[in-house]
Amino acid sequence: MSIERTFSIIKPDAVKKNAIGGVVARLEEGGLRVVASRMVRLTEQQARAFYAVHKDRPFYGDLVKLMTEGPVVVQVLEGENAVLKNREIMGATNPEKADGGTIRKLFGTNIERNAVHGSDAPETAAQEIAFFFSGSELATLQR
Ligand code: IDP
Ligand code: MG
Repeated sequence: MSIERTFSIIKPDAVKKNAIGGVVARLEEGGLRVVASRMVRLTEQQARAFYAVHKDRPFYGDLVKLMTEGPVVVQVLEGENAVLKNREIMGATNPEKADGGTIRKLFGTNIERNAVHGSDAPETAAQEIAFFFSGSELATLQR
């Protein structure tokens, strides 16, 4: 077990549902702590770059559109095995297939508008954190 960091986005659909607090409550109840957080409106260019890994998937255009349709909350989460833990608390990509009590089951709408993003590995977590937060900004947020 090791203390790890991961990256999370509360997507526009969940922000619109007034579920920021509900999402964060589940993350905190699950043992994660928010160590950085900011509300932003992604530009199309940012959304395209952030999801570049999916650029050849049929849903890429729709994904960029939904990620830019309203403000999001970008967050850095910390805890034991934070990457996997966050994925567990989020639930499956498709909310219909997500376990009961998971964020996507509770707050997701469909496979596209599924409430949250979470890094899938420690390496991608580091890249995604750096996409939104500088090292100096993170340093100022130390407790
Ligand atoms: P993840 O968010 O669970 O890691 P990924 O496969 O990385 O899932 O896909 C990124 C995002 O793209 C998903 O969260 C969802 O918003 C969207 N997405 C994934 N698969 C599909 C699909 O089959 N149809 C439409 N949108 C999808
Ligand atoms: Mg993913």
